[in-house]
Parts: sequence; structure tokens; C-alpha cells
Amino acid sequence: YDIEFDDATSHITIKRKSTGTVLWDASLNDLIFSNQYLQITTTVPSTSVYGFGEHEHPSFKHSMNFATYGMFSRDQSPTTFANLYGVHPFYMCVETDSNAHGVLLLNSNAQDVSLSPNPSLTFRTIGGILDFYMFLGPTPENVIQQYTEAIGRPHMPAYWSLGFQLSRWGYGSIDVLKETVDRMHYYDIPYDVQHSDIDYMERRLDFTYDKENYAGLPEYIKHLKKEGMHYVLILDPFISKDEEPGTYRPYDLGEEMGVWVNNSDGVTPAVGKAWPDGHSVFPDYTNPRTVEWWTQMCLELKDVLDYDGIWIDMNEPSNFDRGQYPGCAVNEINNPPYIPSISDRALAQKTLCPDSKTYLGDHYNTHSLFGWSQTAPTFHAAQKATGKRAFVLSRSTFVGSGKHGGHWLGDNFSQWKDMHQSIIGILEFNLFGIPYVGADICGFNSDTTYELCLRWMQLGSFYPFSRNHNAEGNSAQDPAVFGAEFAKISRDTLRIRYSLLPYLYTLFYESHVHGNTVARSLMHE
Ligand SMILES: *[C@@H]1O[C@H](CO)[C@@H](O)[C@H](O)[C@H]1NC(C)=O
Ligand SMILES: CC(=O)N[C@H]1CO[C@H](CO)[C@@H](O)[C@@H]1O
Repeated sequence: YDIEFDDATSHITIKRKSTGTVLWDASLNDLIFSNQYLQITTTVPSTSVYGFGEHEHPSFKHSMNFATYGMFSRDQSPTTFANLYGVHPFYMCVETDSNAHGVLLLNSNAQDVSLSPNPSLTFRTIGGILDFYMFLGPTPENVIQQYTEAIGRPHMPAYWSLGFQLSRWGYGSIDVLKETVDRMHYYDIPYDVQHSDIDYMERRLDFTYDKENYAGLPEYIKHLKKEGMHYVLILDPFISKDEEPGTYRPYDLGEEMGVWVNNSDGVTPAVGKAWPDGHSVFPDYTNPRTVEWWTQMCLELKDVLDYDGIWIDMNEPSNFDRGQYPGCAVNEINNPPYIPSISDRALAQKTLCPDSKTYLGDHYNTHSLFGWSQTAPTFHAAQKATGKRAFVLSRSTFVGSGKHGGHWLGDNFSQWKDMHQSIIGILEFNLFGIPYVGADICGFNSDTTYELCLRWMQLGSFYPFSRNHNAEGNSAQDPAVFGAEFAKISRDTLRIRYSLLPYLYTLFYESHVHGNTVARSLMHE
């Protein structure tokens, strides 16, 4: 491409050399570059704009009719247009002659982008710099190959992780888990991986298991593995600080090593409220000492529960209050002059105060990097613990997360709309370099129905990451619970998936080596 700057008009233009197409035209008269507010507007050569994440929205190709998307990681079940778990300030635009280019704004601050019918894009961020990268394609597939060359190619998933997976928050007991596994086998439904959500833990404490309700879990995991299955355990990023001193090693060791996110004073840990009883502290994964501590904890857990993969949840990071105890001070960092178009228009809502301290900098700047910073250490810990290719599934993601992890689309609802829009989410995460992605089959929140779940099993059989998962308190929705006819249809569809696994594996290989997408829309072809 060529870049031109016109002194008379202050326009900066970027042109594709081969066609002369203007990819960017930004007037520096409109540029705002202040400490806590940066804004730039550019035209784009067509209205065919894809990407920006993480959001739920009704079509893969964006509406340019004054849509605004906030980007700031947040524990938020999919609500149309709201900022969700991850942040991906990346878009692809298909030009009118079908050439495509991609643009990344590498910036982790809270931000938003407005799409207008000119067509144009306005970027607003409340910190950092305007660090833009452009990828010229010219095909959509080339754009993603070039983008992932820059940010890190997707990891190569283990073959077993392409099999069908089952999960449920709230089996409640090992007996219910066993009954579920047994009926899956009774109906001979293809099934390779079982997950445990937080109810396997003792009082939701990381690195423990419930020795009453899940008595015998270590032996049961070994038994399933002997039969050729694989096991994935969930871990949350908050650690209870209110256990009896000397009884909860993850906290005691972490405290000794100084691994937590701190308050603005830089020395006292930020204390919030999350799943465990009492209060919790938050590991700061940008700190090398935290990585040491986390690795050690994951290795010790492996000696008790023989897992094959780790599922990391709540890592936006999620805190159930607005900011940590006792609330956020009034200052310039916590109260910036502009708050991007994010839910509640509050940076501390459901998370920590922006002036908290992480090793890499103020939480204000590093908030949306929390899940990303946890993913690589967890990947390496899992690799070390298992001696095999690692499996990490992360709810919060950022630019480059695909190198070490996959993603599920979060706490969806059991609704037809969510089933439909999961396709959009999966295509988008393939643009973001995270091709190992899927939505919770049959929906997560609220009760599913026979018909919805059946159709979702049929669709989900072709997700790159194929897992049926359910929330606590809902009726069971594994494909064996609805009787023989449902089981047969699920079995038949999953057998089609399994017959295609060599091809799916090859797609992941090409993604890992060349950066190709795995699930791609016809637009790419
Ligand atoms: C947080 O505080 C602890 C002491 O409690 C200290 O060891 C650690 O370096 C601090 N980390 C950051 C990022 O401020
Ligand atoms: C974040 C998330 O859960 N997203 C998926 C859930 O379903 C919606 C549709 O309702 C998809 O668009 C999302 O990608």
C-alpha cells in the first residue's frame, strides 16, 4: 500500500497499490489525541465490514447504520450489542472489487467504535496509543493468515478435543454424573470428553474437590480415562482469603509470594466478592511470580484429579460488586472524562477499580488483558502437568489468545435466537484467530426444549468445539436424557462429525501452520 499525507487538507490516505482503492482516509483535523481520550475517524471503501468483538449481533456483516460497539471485557451473558467477555478491535472489509483487507487497533483500553453509513468508522479509546496494523489480503482468507502471522497462529488442538464433549454446572453429585455418563454409553452416543464445572469443588474453592458429594471423583476420572475418555476441570481466577489460616494452600502460598492484584497503594491486595463464601483476592497473571504460583497449583491438582485440560472461567475478571472493597476512590483514573459505550457506562461494574495495580500497569490499562494473561500460563501448566498437547478453554480473550486457547461463546440462553447467532459468533472468532470455538449446545441459561435441543445437537455436531453445557437448576439436556429417538438422531449426526474428523483435524493443522480459518463463511470463498 501507499500512504499519502496532504498538507493542504491534513488528510492521511492509505491506498491499495494494485487497484488504487482508498482503504483509509482520515482527516487529522478530526483527530483527538489527549491523555484519556483518543479519537480518529476514517472512511472505509465499502459497507462490507466484519469483525470487532466480543458482541452478539444479528448478522455476520455489520450494519453501518450508526451502530456503536463498546469493547471492554465483561462478565455479561450475551445481550445484543453489549460488550461481552473478550476484546478484539479487529475488522475486515471486503472492497467493492472483492479484494479484502483487515485492520487491527492494538489497544487494550476501554474503547468503542461507531460504524456510519458514509461508510466510515470512528474509533474512541481512553488510553494507550493509536497503534494500527493493516493486512492487505487480497483474499479474506489471506487477511486472516496475515493477521494470525502477526498476533500468533492458533495452537494445534489435541485430536481427542475434536470429539463430542459433555458438561453441566450442577450435576450435584457423582452419582448423577455417573448416571449421565452411563446413559450416554447405553445409547452409544459418540462422546470423548467430560467436563466438571464449579460444583466439583469443595465450597467453590479452586484446587479442591467436594469429598462428600463427589467422593471417589479421583478414581472415577481414572476409570473414565482407562476407557479412553478425557477429562476437563474448571478453575476460577479468584482465591478465597477467608479460610482458616494454614488450611488453604492456594491462598497461603499466593499471599506469601505476593501474587495478587493490589489496591492503588500497590501493596494491599484488592478484595472482592465472587463464588467462594467470604471474600476473594485476584491473581495477577501479568506478574511472573503469579505464573510460578499458578503452575505449581495446577501441578499439585493434577496429582489429585488426573485432568487432561483446564477450562478457565470468570476471567474478565468477574467480581460480583462494583469495584473491590470498600469501593472505588474518586480520581481521574476511576472517573475518566469519557466512558465508552459499555454496559452500565461504568468501568468498575462487575470487576475491580481501574486504579488497581497489576505488574503490567494500572488495571485501567490492563483490565481486558486479564483472561489473555491467564491463558498462556495455564496452557504451559497443562502441558507440563499432562506431558501432552495442552487444552485450555477461556471465557475472556484478547488479540492473540488463540495461540494458547480456545473459547466458548459464554452463557447463552436456550433460545432459537441464540442457536442461530452462535453461527455468527463462531465465524467471528475464526476471524480473531481463535478457531477452536463453539457455543453451549442446547443453550446454557433456562430450560431447553426437546425440539430446540435436538436441532442444536444437529447444528452443534459441526461446531469446531462441540460441547453440550447447561446451567445450575435447569433440567438435564444431555443427548441421552430425552429417550431413544433423540439419542438415535444425536448419534447419527455425531457419527457424521466423527467421519469428518480427519478433515477437521487437517483444517486445524492448516490453521496452526498457515493461519487459515476452520469454520469460514461463504464470503471467504
Ligand atoms: C502487590 O503487593 C505485594 C505485597 O503485598 C507485592 O509483593 C507485589 O509486588 C505487589 N504487586 C503489584 C503488581 O503491585
Ligand atoms: C458471548 C456469547 O455467548 N455469544 C453467543 C451466544 O449466542 C449469541 C446469539 O444469541 C451469539 O451471537 C453469540 O456469539
